[in-house]
Amino acid sequence: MKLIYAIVRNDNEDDVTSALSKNGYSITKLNTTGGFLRKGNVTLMIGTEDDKVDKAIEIIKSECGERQKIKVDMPFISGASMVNYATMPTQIEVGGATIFVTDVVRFDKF
Ligand code: 2BA
Repeated sequence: MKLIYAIVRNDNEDDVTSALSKNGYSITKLNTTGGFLRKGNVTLMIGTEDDKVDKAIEIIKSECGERQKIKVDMPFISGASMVNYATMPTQIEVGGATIFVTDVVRFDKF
């Protein structure tokens, strides 16, 4: 058995969870925050059999769409400890999903 962690954008959460549920996957949704942008995102925990992992990733991929490049204004850091309150436009990629697949050592339900 595997546990998939899928970090998706808030905008995509509804579509992804609906599509996964329709296909028989069990999901736990956690409201999370990205460490870099410090904006809300959603982490889905999906426990499933090994042979169903690829299908789950396919569904997530098709619901989350392509990654896009965007510009964000990041705080401009000058010197070792001095934070200037000016910002600097930085290009980053957002969208799609970030997925981790881990082995489950034991799975019980009571
Ligand atoms: P955030 O940490 O808020 O990152 C948002 C986007 O900013 C990232 O998109 C990436 O394009 C960029 N970014 C992140 N860290 C960066 C850095 N140190 N320098 C330059 N650019 C950086 P994604 O890669 O699509 O990640 C979306 C969210 O997925 C992340 O939100 C974070 O919550 C999670 N994530 C991504 N990679 C992860 C990892 N290796 N471990 C844990 N969480 C991860």
